[in-house]
Amino acid sequence: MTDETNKLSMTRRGVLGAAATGAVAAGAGIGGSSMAPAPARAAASALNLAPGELDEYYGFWSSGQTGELRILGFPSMRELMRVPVFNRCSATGWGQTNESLKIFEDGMLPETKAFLEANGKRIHDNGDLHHPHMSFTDGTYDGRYLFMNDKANTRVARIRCDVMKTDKIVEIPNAKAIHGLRPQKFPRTGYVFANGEDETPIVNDGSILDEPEKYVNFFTALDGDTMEIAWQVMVSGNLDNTDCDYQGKFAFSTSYNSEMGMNLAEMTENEMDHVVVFNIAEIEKGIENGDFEEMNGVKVIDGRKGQNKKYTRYIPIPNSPHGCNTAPDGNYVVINGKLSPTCSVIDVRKVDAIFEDGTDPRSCVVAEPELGLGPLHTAFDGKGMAYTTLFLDSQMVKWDLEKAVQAYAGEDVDPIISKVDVHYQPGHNHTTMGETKDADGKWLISLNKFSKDRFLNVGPLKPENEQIIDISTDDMEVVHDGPTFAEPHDVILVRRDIVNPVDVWDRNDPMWAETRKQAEADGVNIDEYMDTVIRDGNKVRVYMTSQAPTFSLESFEVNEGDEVTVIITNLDDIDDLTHGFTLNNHGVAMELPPQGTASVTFTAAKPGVYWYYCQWFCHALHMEMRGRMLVKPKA
Ligand code: CUK
Ligand code: CUA
Repeated sequence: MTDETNKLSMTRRGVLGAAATGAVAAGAGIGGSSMAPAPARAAASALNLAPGELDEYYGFWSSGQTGELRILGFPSMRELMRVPVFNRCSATGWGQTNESLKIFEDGMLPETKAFLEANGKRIHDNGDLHHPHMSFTDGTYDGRYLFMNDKANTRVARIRCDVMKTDKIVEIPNAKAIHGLRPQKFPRTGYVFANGEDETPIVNDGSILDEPEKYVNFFTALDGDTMEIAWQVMVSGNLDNTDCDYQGKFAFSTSYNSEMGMNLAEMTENEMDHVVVFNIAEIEKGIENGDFEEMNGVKVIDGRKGQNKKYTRYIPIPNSPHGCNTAPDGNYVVINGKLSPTCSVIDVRKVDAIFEDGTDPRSCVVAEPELGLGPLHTAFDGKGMAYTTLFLDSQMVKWDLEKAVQAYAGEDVDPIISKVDVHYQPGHNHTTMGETKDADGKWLISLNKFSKDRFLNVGPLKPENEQIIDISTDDMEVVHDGPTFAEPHDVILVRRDIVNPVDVWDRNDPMWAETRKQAEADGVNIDEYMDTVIRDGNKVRVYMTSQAPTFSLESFEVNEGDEVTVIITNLDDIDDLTHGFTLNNHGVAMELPPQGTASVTFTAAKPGVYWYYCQWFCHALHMEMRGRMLVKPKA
């Protein structure tokens, strides 16, 4: 055996053996040279949790065009929950219940509402969710919210971490295709920064196609507390990814297509594209002093290339940069080259200077190591090391930030520490707590776009492959393969003590505030047992409660053509006692969580008897938890 195959087979043995027997961990039974290296053994037992053991980290995963957020336990990679966001969810009724529709519709632009109506729909129920990020206080995660983008329909959403449900979905005016997204790290979130990726004509009224000089892009700052749009900055070039500093002064966005080209040849023509630096204090001043234009209700600052104000600076960066990652030390921002084999390192301490007149914007670039082909994203261990995905090389490269700076200054040092193969074509990567000042350097994960031969073949559409890499020692070692469905781009790994969701809803939760108002007008108290049917012209409101294993109404009657709203409070207040309401042959289903209220509205158009049932296994008599709706034909 070569050293390499020896190591591989030992790793496998370690992974299989450690948790079950403890023998490997103790080093017993395996002789000298064939012994698995210690880190692999430690890694193996951490990955294979015993039944009932809990993970050390929450992983919050994007799902790309699936439109949801996924929660995994890390490092075991056990999927714990899927939180519907931009998608329609069959299990929970997300996108169908009145409570969720209100969240979609409250943040919708009027023209979208009109478009949907013209197409017989109420919501866009698809999304392209790339970047989930948690709210910060003082440079680290605070467990309040998760924010995420929708590239498909230009939206930003927020999830409340107390109940792990989406509570805001905001469509961004002016911009198109929100891509990069980051919360402000310091002093707190604060702003949520969102990049518009696709440029459009400033006045986008259908009269302009081929006048590139009239196209612009928008950088948006939302208020993370209210989810209102604070301001926008008009920029040149397509904004890709974004990050901000740990000082609360600047945000940085990579930008490809500085050419503002409309096709591939035009878009990749320039040798240099740029990073746009946003000066937050100057932008706030500009807004205060009225130096903005109001566009579709948003205060927009002109930060295009060539305007000579102090809102933005354009740092030239080699061709088409992609990932933008601030190191936990607060000093460096790494810009990933994509078409260039380099990463460009910006020293945050030198950024103030480039806002002075006459300073070369490149003067804050302090390193540009050549790392390999297709660098896309970089993660950090908090100990001075950076880990960059190489898409074309199918590798992860570990490099030393300070050595890269020294090499750029002319010293004879090699910043590259090691490389490891991943399978295959990695996009994002992430380290535990790595996007905070509390980066702990324990684990690295590589989110690979292709899996090819790594798993059982499931047809032409293959899963992606997410690999865990042990970085507890100098070597990098791939210790786990994890297949996944379309198409997680990004993940954050959050220490579990930071995330503290409740077990049972608070009856006063704002989620059903509107429903409560309607019930009060109907003289119904939704906090107590209810079995009331209210007729209001051709509108019928059916109030009932669920308590294992019954619904309070065994049946109710409506007329053909009635607009029926079913409102249900789950009176059970025990952990994990979720019920559901599914109405046969009506496409209606919703989750009824402990102490929660949910409602759904439909038109009764099919005379006959229809059973409704609880679709969440709740009790030994779960199958018996059902009732009937009678739809009487029109007289
Ligand atoms: S982007 Cu997907 S691999 Cu949308 Cu974060 Cu880089
Ligand atoms: Cu209630 Cu199943």
